[in-house]
Amino acid sequence: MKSIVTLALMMTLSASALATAQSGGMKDMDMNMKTMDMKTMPMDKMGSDSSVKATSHKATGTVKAVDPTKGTVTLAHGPVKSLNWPAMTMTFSVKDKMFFDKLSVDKKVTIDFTKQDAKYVVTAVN
Ligand SMILES: [Cu+2]
Repeated sequence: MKSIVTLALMMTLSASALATAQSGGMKDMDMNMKTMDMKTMPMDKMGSDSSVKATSHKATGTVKAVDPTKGTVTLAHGPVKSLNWPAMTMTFSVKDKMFFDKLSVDKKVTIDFTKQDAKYVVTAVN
């Protein structure tokens, strides 16, 4: 009998420890899911347009300047393999003004971008 009580007690303890760990982890998960939602939204739209999807590229870099009025961001980005680009600093157009919430000078970001006409357009900021 005693061992059963001990076992039950241990299970209760580990269950509450687990619950604590989970509730801590859940918060992170919630935040990740929110970020992911924002990320996947434009990608889902892009999924229906294969020509856009085919020319989507990723770059990681540091924001050097933003111009919300013109809708541009200047990024010092690393090499982009899909375009054979070396690291460089260049200006992108920004597809959605909402992205400026995530683009501030000196911030390190990963962007998705596509070539549209003669411009490179940021389609997602992570
Ligand atoms: Cu570039």
